[in-house]
Amino acid sequence: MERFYITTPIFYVNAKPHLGHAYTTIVADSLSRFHRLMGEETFFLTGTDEHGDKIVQAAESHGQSPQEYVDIISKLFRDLWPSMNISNNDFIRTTEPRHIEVVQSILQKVYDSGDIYFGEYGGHYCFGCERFYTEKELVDGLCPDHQTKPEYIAEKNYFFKMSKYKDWLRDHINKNPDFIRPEQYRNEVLGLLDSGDLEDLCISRPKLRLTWGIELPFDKDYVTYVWFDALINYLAALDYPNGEKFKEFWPSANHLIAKDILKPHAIFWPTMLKAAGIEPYKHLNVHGYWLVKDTKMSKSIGNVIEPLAMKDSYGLDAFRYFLLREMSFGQDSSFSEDALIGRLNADLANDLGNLFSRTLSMTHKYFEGVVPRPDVEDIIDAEIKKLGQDAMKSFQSFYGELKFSRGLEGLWELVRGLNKYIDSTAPWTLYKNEDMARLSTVIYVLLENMRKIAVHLWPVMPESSEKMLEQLGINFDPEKFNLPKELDVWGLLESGDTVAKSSNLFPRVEMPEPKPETQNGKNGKNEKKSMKQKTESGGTIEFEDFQKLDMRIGTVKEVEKHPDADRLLLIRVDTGEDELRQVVSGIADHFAPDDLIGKQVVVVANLKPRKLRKQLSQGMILAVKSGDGLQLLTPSGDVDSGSKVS
Ligand code: ME8
Repeated sequence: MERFYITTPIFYVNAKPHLGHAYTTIVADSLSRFHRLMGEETFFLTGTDEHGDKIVQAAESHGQSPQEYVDIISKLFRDLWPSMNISNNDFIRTTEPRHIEVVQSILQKVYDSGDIYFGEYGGHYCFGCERFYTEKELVDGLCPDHQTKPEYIAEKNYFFKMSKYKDWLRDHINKNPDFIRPEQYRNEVLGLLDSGDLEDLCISRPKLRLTWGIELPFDKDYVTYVWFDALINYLAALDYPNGEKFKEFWPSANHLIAKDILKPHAIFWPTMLKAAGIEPYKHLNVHGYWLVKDTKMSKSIGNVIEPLAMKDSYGLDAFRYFLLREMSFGQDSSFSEDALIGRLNADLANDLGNLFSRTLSMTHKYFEGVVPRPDVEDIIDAEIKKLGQDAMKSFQSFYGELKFSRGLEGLWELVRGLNKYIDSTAPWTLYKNEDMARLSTVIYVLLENMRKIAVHLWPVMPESSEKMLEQLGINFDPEKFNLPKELDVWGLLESGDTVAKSSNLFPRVEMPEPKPETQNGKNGKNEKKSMKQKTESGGTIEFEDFQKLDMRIGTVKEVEKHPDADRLLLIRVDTGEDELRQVVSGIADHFAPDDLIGKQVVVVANLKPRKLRKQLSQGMILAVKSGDGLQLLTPSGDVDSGSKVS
């Protein structure tokens, strides 16, 4: 049986989990589920990295001992993952005895073979990065990452003879083109190897300076340096050297990381493995960074995206779908709630959700909820089956190559194709014409394809996939479904089974009104929670409440795009006052500025003026949603600007 071992980085416990940690872990989860469905045995590892200066400093700033502190933060990670439907098989902590033992045994092995030596080292040490910088690497004398002045430290330490393995590593990368992927990172690593001598790696810290680490087995005055400790977690969790898991899973090891820790994983780690006499991992899979408005997430900027808040606002599966669909693996991507809502509404509510709810309700209307037996076939059925096969093939091959976005794009060809199939076959007309033989086939083709889509979506949106299958009367068991087989089998859905009456897995979400900016230009904290799923009804209001509204007819005179926000227009309307009134309105997706000039609209004139992205908005223009579009409320004939609406 093929096996698949997937790991995330073990995350530092100096901060709470954020979008970036969630992304890597969701990708790993998705891959693990995908490979399970491809018929492989999988092992999925995540965990926390708990030693080093950074952790000691974070603990101190919280008035806690390092152990107390790491216990708390590690638990935050451990508890987060089940709530994100993460199916990891193990969670490793670098403070666990099983990890410490393996680190010490590998250190001893490499020391005994002569690849670790004692020497003096002087360098510019950045505490933030926990590493020494050479003069050349500093920017104006400062750490390039933290913009702080590093401390010059000269001390005796242990070094790993990494330089010895440079040629072997270059050779290995050249012989195994997908050892590091995507290609841009492979090239980056080859560039690093070619750009100069590969220095030896300082792997220790004197206990005088740092005690919170793993003691060197050959010198009790020293602890290991962060990478020689952390990377070994990938072996420790498999019970290296004698564990069954190590034998079974190590040959299929796939590490998943972001570009920030490329060098330790692409250079330090394979050379460490080589020195310890262990085969290199199979693939290093490197993704880009999630940015927020093209800026790095940072606590001090206040733009850190919290995964749980996203889950609460939009639902876990919509969040997972968005992350996998939006980021092109390897590239950086910008996160925004607007983009998430856009995808949720278009791909999930509209395309997928509609397909399910339309088909289920037709099955009830025409066949009392029972899966019909297919009967008369038409050429269009063969066409849609072919489209389905191509879509699934494309999904499976792209997904396996970590091209999640393209895989999903491929699968959506089928989702959209099926919606078109409904429109072309017009089941309502077949029903009206009492053509039940043809209608049976059409509904069956739809339901069986929906089953296939739901199975393929399990790695992406496990909960929704299981619900979709349940709606089709199927109990999902990942061991019983197999993606490659889905390409050939047709007709697994049993005629005579009953399907659910309706499906509303992905309710549409309203685009939030842009929030007024606070003085420092950031939205307030609670505003993240402002998104609510659409509710159908509200309570009643008193007539006096209604009277409080000052609604008037305005005639649009000038319109321009908001300089800083694509979705907003600056609309200047004549509301019968001395000056034009500017309203900032989020309708740019639906109307070009020129289309609006001369239109009469309803303006809520006594809304408290506020600034939207630095532009004054004096009121609101009323509009109504219609399908995917938007219509403006307008009087049925010309009226004077400023006329009151009552
Ligand atoms: O580096 N976008 O831990 P860490 C995407 N302990 N992914 C992001 C991200 C972003 N903006 N920010 C963080 C460490 N990540 C070491 C690892 S492994 C042996 C030791 C994710 O807590 C991404 O996976 O700083 C990145 O590689 C990782 O978090 C860094 O996590």
